[in-house]
Amino acid sequence: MKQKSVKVEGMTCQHCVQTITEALKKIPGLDSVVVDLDKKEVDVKFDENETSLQEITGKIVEVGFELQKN
Ligand SMILES: [Cu+2]
Repeated sequence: MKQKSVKVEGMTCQHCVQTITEALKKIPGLDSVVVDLDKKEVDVKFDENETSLQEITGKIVEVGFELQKN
């Protein structure tokens, strides 16, 4: 199980939280997702054999949010 934090732009309310949570939970191998609105962070735990951080961030973008550039 791998744990990662992703910085995400554009999350403003509980609806955004729900959209991301629902979308990510559909990914096979995604174990848990916690969205922190204040920190603009999405914490994910996933099985590396089934999915990847790339797939997860791709899904976040797909449902309408932007990844924060470092
Ligand atoms: Cu919202």
